[in-house]
Amino acid sequence: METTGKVIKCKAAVLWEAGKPFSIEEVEVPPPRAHEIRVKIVATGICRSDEHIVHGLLSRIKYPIILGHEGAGIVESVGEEVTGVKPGDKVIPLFLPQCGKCVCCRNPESNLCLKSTISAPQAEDEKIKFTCKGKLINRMAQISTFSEYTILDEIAFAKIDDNAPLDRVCLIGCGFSTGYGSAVNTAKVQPGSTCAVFGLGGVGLSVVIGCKVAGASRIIAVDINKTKFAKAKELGATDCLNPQDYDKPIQKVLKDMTNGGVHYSFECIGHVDSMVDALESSHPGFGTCVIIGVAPYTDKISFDPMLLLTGRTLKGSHFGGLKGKISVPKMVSDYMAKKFKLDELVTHTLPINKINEGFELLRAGESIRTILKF
Ligand code: PAD
Ligand code: ZN
Ligand code: ZN
Repeated sequence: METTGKVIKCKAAVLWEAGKPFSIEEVEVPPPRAHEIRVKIVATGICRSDEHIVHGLLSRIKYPIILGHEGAGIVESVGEEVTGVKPGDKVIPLFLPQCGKCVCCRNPESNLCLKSTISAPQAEDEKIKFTCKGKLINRMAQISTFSEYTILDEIAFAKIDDNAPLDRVCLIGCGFSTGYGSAVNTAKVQPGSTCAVFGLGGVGLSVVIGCKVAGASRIIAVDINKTKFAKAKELGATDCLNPQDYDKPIQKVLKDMTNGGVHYSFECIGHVDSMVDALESSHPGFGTCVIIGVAPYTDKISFDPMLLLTGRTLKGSHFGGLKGKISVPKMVSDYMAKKFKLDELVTHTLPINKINEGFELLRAGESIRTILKF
């Protein structure tokens, strides 16, 4: 290819500092080194986790930064010693990589990788790849998909079906897999069970989809934004509740509706209070609560330990408990085989130049997922 081995100048959305809008800039992306590939990002979704970083709510993030972690693209060039992928192949970047060698990767029960920025944030410093106006620009989770071209380590992408529509399967890079995997994989929702889903954004609605595929008999969707209810019902929710419509706590409402509590509850908002509400909504003796939402790093959770002593299980789920290299290609083929709904999550599509408009839609509660295209 014409660009192989050369620095590429391309468009990216740079966040120069927390609390400011994105600036569309020309950035330089170097050629891939050994064990790396360079990818042309075709489509990328906007996730609430990006918005948390815009507002400085996550620890250990350095600015300026290029965000974006829910993308899909086409391999432009391949560094030395990379096997199993060639220019032209379609890939999904993995914000949670899979090195296959660390103690977590080797554990079949875990999907964490000790090479991820969540485990080893200092590793990111050595790997800054972008420059803009002579300055080094930090990356998000080693993938930064709000750039037309990005560099990926060989452990941080999954090769997918050549026929996959990138402006849909990009959601498998974060929101869809996180929600769906939390239901079918982390909670292991059983047929005939009852579920409560707190927060009906891209993640929560994907939990609803997962609970439905797993055969739950009752899926109770909870949100303070009633405009989310129609889509939740379309995707499988049997009941929709707005906590503001009740003069008793939402966990009491849920317990009264379900004979003492649900089998599975999921927190997909990122509020520590809602996490406790979700835990309390699960049935004593056998209920499981899964925390998915990301809370500001300054917030701490506090609850009566009796809630656990009486037989509830509290779990967390990062990327739906999925090992990306193995699970993402399979999720894409399952999508192509129409095993689950996903297109319904896309409410808006915008060019990357309108990224700030995309974030405004999220803030206003008007979008589920906005797809940005280059
Ligand atoms: P979103 O903002 O699209 O959805 C959140 C929903 O919660 C919205 O519909 C809100 O109206 C609703 N909500 C807000 N406050 C309340 C409340 N008090 N009670 C009920 N509902 C409320 O976000 P998203 O779906 O993109 O992400 C959800 C969370 O999951 C967020 O914290 C994000 O950072 C986190 C996340 N975690 C992972 C992971 O791997 N664990 C991956 C991706 C996203
Ligand atoms: Zn995300
Ligand atoms: Zn690993």
